[in-house]
Amino acid sequence: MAREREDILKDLAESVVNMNMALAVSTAHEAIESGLDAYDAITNGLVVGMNKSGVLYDEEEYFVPELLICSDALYAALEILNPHLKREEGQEKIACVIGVVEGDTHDIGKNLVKIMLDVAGFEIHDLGRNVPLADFVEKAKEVKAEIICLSTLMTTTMDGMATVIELLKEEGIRDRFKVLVGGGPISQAFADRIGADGYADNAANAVKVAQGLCARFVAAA
Ligand code: B12
Repeated sequence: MAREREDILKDLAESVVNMNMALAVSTAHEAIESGLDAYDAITNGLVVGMNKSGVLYDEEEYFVPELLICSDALYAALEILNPHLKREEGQEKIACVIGVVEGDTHDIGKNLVKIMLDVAGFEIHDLGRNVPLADFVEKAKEVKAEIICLSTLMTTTMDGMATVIELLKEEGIRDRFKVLVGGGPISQAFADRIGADGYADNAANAVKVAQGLCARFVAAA
């Protein structure tokens, strides 16, 4: 008999916290087979597990090696769930450059934002993590991006976001791009202070804010 949604979500979260790649993979398949919404499985299963791993890290029960295995389990399940996310098709795509700023290698949050923007119909140019700040500007010019998404999880690297905006100003092209920022230590107040166009606290809201910033969506509203 098919299991309840809550049981599947609980196993997805536990597979991440308990570093159980096999459980992550089998439960991701089970989620799809039982008709669970892939986004629900990611946000209310896998991400809940990663957040719990973060608490264990804070409590010094887990250290970097454990977190790495937790993220491997998350990514293994994400690979299975990602193709099942509902995608917006048939409209001209808005080019978007995304990456994690220089000095920071955390990329789970950035990848979730990327996936959600992708399924919402954006054309994604992912620079990865630990990205030299000038690369955001170069890539945005090259692909004629409408939006630049900057992510960081560390207080030590968040000022890199301000530098990207300064680089755009120095080249006299600040007005050409919308800059959206996010990640653990980032807030609306920080976004306002550095002159970013938008901030969102999670991947679903990132899509809403990105759409609100892009001319085509604004015109259609
Ligand atoms: C997993 C993890 C790791 C993994 C990362 C694996 C990977 N591939 O990403 C590993 C083990 C590699 C790691 C390494 C380190 N980590 Co670490 N890590 C974490 C942890 C536990 C979870 C992060 C995570 O993935 N969360 C889940 C995702 C889904 O959430 P998220 O990233 O916040 O993303 C969401 C939103 O923020 C938002 N968002 C994110 N990006 C963007 C971008 C835009 C544009 C928008 C709109 C929204 C948005 O949407 C996302 C989805 O909903 C956090 C603790 C925590 N509670 O955050 C510490 C944490 C971030 N790490 C920390 C530290 C210190 C480190 C290390 C320096 C440790 C060390 N001594 O080596 C190194 C970093 C080395 C480096 N230079 O980068 C600190 C940072 C402290 C600080 N204030 O700066 C934290 C906060 C832990 C702590 N409490 O001390 N880490």
